[in-house]
Amino acid sequence: VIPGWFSEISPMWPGEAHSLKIEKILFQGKSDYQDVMVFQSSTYGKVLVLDGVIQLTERDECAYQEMITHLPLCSIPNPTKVLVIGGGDGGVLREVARYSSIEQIDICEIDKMVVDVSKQFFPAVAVGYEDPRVTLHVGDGVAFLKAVPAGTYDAVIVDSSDPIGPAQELFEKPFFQTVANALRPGGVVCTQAESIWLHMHIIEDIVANCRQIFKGSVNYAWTTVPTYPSGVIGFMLCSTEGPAVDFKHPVNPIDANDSQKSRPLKFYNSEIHTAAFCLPSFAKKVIDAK
Ligand code: AAT
Repeated sequence: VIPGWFSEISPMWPGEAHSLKIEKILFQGKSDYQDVMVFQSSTYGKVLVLDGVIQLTERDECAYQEMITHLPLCSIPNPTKVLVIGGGDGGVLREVARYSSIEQIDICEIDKMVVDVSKQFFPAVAVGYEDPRVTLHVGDGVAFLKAVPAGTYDAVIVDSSDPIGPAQELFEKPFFQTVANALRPGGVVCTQAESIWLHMHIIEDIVANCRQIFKGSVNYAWTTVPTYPSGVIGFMLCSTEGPAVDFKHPVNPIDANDSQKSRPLKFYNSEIHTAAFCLPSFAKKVIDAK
């Protein structure tokens, strides 16, 4: 550990730890679920850390939040009801709110402290809460989904932390089953699905489970996020039986959408959407075999 630097140390990426220089620690707290910290870094703006793991930085949050949102929502025509699990910072809400077809945006975040801290320190992220279509439910995403009537949502976005701690069940088969149940026929899910460099074993399990549960399309996509472990992160995209979804060829492009005038997209575009599904050979081999 280097004095004055934050190092991200975890058994989920043994033998390596990305570090950022700390200018100032702005917040440190302990919620019912996790340790919460915010610091000012010298090169990535403010940083939100939960249980020692970076959740977002001001500089690169656009890459993650835009991709986890627009990969699913650009893949279906006229989404109207969307559920976000996790994502308490509000960044995914900000991106979902760009679609004028959407009437209802529900979010279920387990930790109220994440919401409060985001509103205090990350106003450009928490701005997502200002949209009147948003309803916040504070609670466990697993329990929330169990109570959702079948066929409710066009899309579910699972913006979850890593599977150590409160998010563990969000990576397990019964959870994916409840997601499928909550979706309309031809509805889509996009989940945070870790790194091809670090977590092929986790990805393999997720893909195998999803191929059993989702009878439409099942695809893995990925993007770069410099402050996430190994600098990349992936997403599992699946659709339920019903109208076919071709994730690789977006039918609902956002590039020219009105929301672009007030706050242009920083990362996502239709070309990067399609490119995100191209996998390195080592990952393709494992994922295609499942
Ligand atoms: N958008 C920022 C990126 C995140 S945030 C993940 C959120 O999921 C956290 O706010 C956490 O409190 C919430 N969460 C964890 N478990 C649950 C649960 N069971 N139900 C609801 N919300 C939950 C993800 C960063 C990925 C980091 C990659 N290393």
